[in-house]
Parts: sequence; structure tokens; C-alpha cells
Amino acid sequence: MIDLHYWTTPNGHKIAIFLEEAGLPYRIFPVNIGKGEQFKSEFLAISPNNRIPAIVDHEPADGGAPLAMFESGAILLYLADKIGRFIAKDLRGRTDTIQWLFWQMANLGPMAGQNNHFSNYAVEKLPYAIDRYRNEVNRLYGVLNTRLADRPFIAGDYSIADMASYPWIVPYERQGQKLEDFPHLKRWFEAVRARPAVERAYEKAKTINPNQSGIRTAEERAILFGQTAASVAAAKR
Ligand SMILES: N[C@@H](CCC(=O)N[C@@H](CS)C(=O)NCC(=O)O)C(=O)O
Repeated sequence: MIDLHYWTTPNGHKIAIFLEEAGLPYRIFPVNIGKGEQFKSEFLAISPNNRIPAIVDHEPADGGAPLAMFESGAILLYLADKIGRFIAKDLRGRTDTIQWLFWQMANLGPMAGQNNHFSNYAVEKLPYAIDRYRNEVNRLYGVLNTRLADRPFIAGDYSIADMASYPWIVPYERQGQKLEDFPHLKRWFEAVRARPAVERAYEKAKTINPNQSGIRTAEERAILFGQTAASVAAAKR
């Protein structure tokens, strides 16, 4: 049994998609990040960066105590290795999958996150910041589009690299991007979206958090956008 500590955001969707694809038994522990539940001491004990997602694997391969993990890329890699699926077994295929997984973690996710912040959440509309991140996301969508020109999925076969990137393409409109400009990305996006496991993951999200609008209340904004080291230190006391 896997415990998934989760909220209905792109990084959360990645792991829900994996678990649905894998058919592994799992239970969801919602962590409402708008309400500050990421600062609860039980959650910080498994995710010290106060971010979802995190997992606890109650049956790790070494037969030892339950194993807790945070960081979605590390979790995807761990789970893929655990079941021997969604990552190529040969050296070159495995390396390819891992490098595109890291590409998502270091580029597409953080840049899309900042793009969303400055375009949709920042009270002060800063043209420099908005342009900077929208352009960078546009560049990254272009990188993915080129990558997908001559293969069905990011690392050839469907893999954790696709599960990591897909949730960051879903909000392409909020990202100020047009899928029509990226035909290979669009074809891939539609293929991943049509997978029954992906559909199930997003359906489950709606039951956990019916408010998928992305609109934040003043209370949520204070919790999410005003964090300093003191926020975590205060939570640990
Ligand atoms: N690199 C981390 C990023 C996780 C992350 O940013 N999670 C967001 C939701 S998508 C979160 O938990 N935010 C809570 C907060 O900002 O306090 C990962 O991929 O797991």
C-alpha cells in the first residue's frame, strides 16, 4: 500500500497518474495547501520542504520500515524502479528517460510555476516578469515539440518523463500558450489525455477539490505567497 500525500496541482497529478497507470494499491491523504496543511508537523516529517506530493511506501523492496519520500521526480523514479515499468530497462533508454524527467523538474515545472504566479497571481502586474516567464515557457514548449517530432512519447515509449510533463501542459491557456503553435506537442498531449489512467487521475482530483479554478482567496494568498524560513520554523514548534 502506498500513501499519497497530495493536492490537486500539477506536481500532485504526476503521482496520481503513475499510481493509476501502475494499478498499485494506494490511498490519498489530501493536503490542502491553500489552508496551510503543508505546515502540519506530521506532513513536514515526510516532506520537510512543505510541498506536495509525498509518499509513504508501506512495502519497500528491502522489506524494512515504511519508506517516506518527497520531490515528485524522485518519487516517480522510485516507483518506476519498484515495479520495473514506465522506465526503459536498457542503459541508453533509461538514461534518456531520466534526463527528460530532470528536464521537467528543473525547467518546465519551475518556469511554468513562476509564469503562473506573475501572470495570474501577482497583485502588481510586472511586464518584465510576465514576459520573461511566458517566453521561457514558450521556449520549453518548443523544446518538447521538437523532441516529439519523431517519437510518440518523450523517451520513446510512454514513461515517467511523460507523466512528469503532461500536467504542466494541461494549463496551457493559463500559461499564455497556444497548442496549435506546437503540433507534435498537441498530438502527444491528446494521446496522453486520452489514456484511461490519466482520465481517472483527473476525475479523482475533482472529487478531492471541486475548486479547480485556480482562484486564490486572500487567506490562501497569504499562506502560499508570504513564506519565509520563519514559516517552516514556526510550524515545527
Ligand atoms: N519540486 C517539487 C515542487 C513541489 C511543489 O511546488 N508543490 C506545490 C504544489 S504544485 C506545493 O506543495 N505548494 C505548497 C506551498 O507552496 O506551500 C516537486 O516536484 O515535488
